[in-house]
Amino acid sequence: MGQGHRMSPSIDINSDGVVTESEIAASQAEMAEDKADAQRHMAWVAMITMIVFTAALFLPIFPDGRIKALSDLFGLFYVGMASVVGAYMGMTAWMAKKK
Ligand SMILES: [Ca+2]
Repeated sequence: MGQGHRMSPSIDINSDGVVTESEIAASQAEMAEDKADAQRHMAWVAMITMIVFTAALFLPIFPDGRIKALSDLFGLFYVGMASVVGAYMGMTAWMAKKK
């Protein structure tokens, strides 16, 4: 190895038409970072949605009757959101341990 081989030009950082090992490694690191960013963003959105939703339920715009009727659905909503946050935290902890 070390000769490099031709691949998609976006990976070719110095645009010499050859993709070296270090350029592949750099692009993979960048992809992993993008993925981690997306997952972190998703966990934050889920957490904020849960907080905003809970706060909204206490506003007088939701009648008690409707909240009672939808309580089963709310349960599913909380479990879903919490599992997104939990999965992210678990995965982050696991990744940190793996290093
Ligand atoms: Ca190159």
